[in-house]
Amino acid sequence: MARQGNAAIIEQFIADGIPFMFGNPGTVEQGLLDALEDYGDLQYILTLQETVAVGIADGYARATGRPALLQLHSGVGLGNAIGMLYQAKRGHSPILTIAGESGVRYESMDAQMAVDLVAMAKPVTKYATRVTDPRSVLRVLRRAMKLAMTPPMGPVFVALPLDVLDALNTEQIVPTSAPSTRSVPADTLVEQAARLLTGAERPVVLVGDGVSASGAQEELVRVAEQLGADIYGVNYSEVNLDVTHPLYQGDLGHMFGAVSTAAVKDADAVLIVGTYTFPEVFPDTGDPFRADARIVHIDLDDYEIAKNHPVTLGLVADPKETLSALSAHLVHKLSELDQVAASERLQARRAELPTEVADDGSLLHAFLRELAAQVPDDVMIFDEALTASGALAAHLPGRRPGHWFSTRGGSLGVGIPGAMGIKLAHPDKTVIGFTGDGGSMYTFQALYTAVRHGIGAKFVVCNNRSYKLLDNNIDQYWRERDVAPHAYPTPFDLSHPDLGFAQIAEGFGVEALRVDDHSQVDQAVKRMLADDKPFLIDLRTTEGGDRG
Ligand SMILES: Cc1ncc(C[n+]2csc(CCOP(=O)(O)OP(=O)(O)O)c2C)c(N)n1
Repeated sequence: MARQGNAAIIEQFIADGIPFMFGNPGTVEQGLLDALEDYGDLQYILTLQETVAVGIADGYARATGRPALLQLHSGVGLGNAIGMLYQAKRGHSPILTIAGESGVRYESMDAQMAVDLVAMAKPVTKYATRVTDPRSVLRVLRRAMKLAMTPPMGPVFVALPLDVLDALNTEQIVPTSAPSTRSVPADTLVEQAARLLTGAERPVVLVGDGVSASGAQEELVRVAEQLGADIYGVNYSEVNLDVTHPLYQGDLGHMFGAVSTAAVKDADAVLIVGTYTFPEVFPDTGDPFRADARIVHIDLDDYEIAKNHPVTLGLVADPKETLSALSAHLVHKLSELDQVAASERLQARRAELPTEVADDGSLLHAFLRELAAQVPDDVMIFDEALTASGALAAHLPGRRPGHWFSTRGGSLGVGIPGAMGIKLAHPDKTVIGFTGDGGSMYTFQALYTAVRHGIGAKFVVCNNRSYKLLDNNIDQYWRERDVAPHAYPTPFDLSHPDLGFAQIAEGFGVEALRVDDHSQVDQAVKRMLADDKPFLIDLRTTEGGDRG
C-alpha cells in the first residue's frame, strides 16, 4: 500500500508496540508530526528541552526493557540531547532516536541547520545512520531497532530527511525481529569456569547491570552463596540482587580506582558478571588483581570482557542461563571442605548485618524513615540523590528487581525525568525520584511534561544548597596531593540565590511543599502520597550547604 513515509514510519512504530514518542518538535519534523495526529495508538509526549526527552525515554526503556522512541529536532536538538544520550549509552538503554532534517535535496546548499547528524550522534549511540531512499525507510528503522534491542542494548540514531519521508512509501509493515541471546557456552567451558572458582579461600563476585538485564538475580545469589563469596556492585544502577543480602558488600562507586583495588586485591578467585573492571573516573591504571587470581567473566558484551585487565576465562553468554549451568557444575565440583568454608563465610557475613538502620537524626534521615514507613512495599525509586544516596539506601534499599534505579554514566539531571519514564511504564505504582538541588536544575522543566501528560511521579529534591559531591571529591584531591584543606571553590556553592524549588514547581503547575524541620515531615509525606498526581518536596537537608 502506498502512503507517505511519514505515515509508514508511524505504522511501523505501532506495529512494534511503541506507545510513546518523547520529543521536542521543529519545522523539519512537521510532516511526521502532522501525520501522527491521525494515529491514536502512539502518543506524543511533549518535553520543553531535549535533555528531558532523553531522560524520560531512558527511564521508560529501563523500566520496560523495551525500546523507547525519542524524536529530536535536527542538529540543535541532537546537540542538546548528547549528554543524556551518553548516559543512556553507558547504561545500555534501548532508545530509538530519530531526528528530522530539511531534505537530501538540500544537501549541497550548506544552509541553516545543516550539520552531519550521523557524525554528531555516532559517539553516543550504538549505531547511527541516515535514510536517503524512500524504498528503505522502514528497513533502516527496523535495523536500528533490532540493534538497540540486541544485547548489549543501547541507543541508536536514524536521521530522517523531510523529502524522503514526504515521498510515497510502499514498504510492508512487519514487526522488527530482534534475535534472542539466551545462550549458554559449551558445557566444557562452564565446567572449566566451575573448576577455576573452586578451592578459593577469598572468592569475590563483581556484579553490574548485565545481571538485571538478563533477569539473573536469583542465579547470581545462588552461585555467590555456593562460593561463599563477597559480592560488590560495579556499574550498579539497577537491582542486580537484594542489596540487604549478607554477602553484598556495597557498590564500588564511579570515582576512585583505589576503592575497587582494595576490594579485589586479595581475592584468589573472581567472578565478574554483567559489568567490567573498572568504571571509575580515576581508575587504577595498574593491575588491581592478584597475579595468581583466577578470573572468570560472564557477559553478553564481548567488548567489556578483558577490556582493561586480562581474565582467565571469558564467556560471551547470557548471565542467567550461564550462572544456572555454573551452579549445577559447582554442586559437583566444590569439595566438602569448600562447601563448609563457603557456608562459614556466609554465616560470618550474616552475623555482621546491622540490626538497625543507621540514622544520624538529621532531617534527611527523619524524612526517609517516615517515607519508608508510609510507602507501599512495591514503591519504585529513582535515585539521583548523590550525597544523600547513602541515607536513601539505608531506609529504602533496592531489594526487588526492577524497583530501584540510579543514575549512571555521570550526566546530571536524570532523577526527575527518569522517575517520569518509570511512572509511564508502571502507572499503577508509586514512583519517587530523588535528586539534588544541583541535579534537579538540569531538567526541572520536566515538571511541565508531568502536568501536561498527567504523569503522577513524586519528586524529592535533597536540597543542601551545594554541589556537595564536588566538595567531597576535592577533599580527596587535596589529601592525595598533600594540600591543606581550605575553602571550597565558590562554583561549588549554590547557597545564593537560594533556589525556591516549591515555587518553581508551582509555576509549572506541580503542587509542592518545602520541608525545613522534623515537625513537618509526617504531614509532608502523607500529602505527597495522598493522590496520584505529580508532587514535589523541597527537602532542606543541611544548613547553608555546610559552608557556615
Ligand atoms: C551534566 C553534568 N554537569 C556537571 C556535572 C559535574 N557534577 C558532578 S556531581 C555535581 C554536583 C551535584 O550536586 P547535587 O545534585 O546538588 O548533589 P550533591 O552533590 O549536593 O549531593 C556536579 C555539578 C555532571 N556530572 N553532569
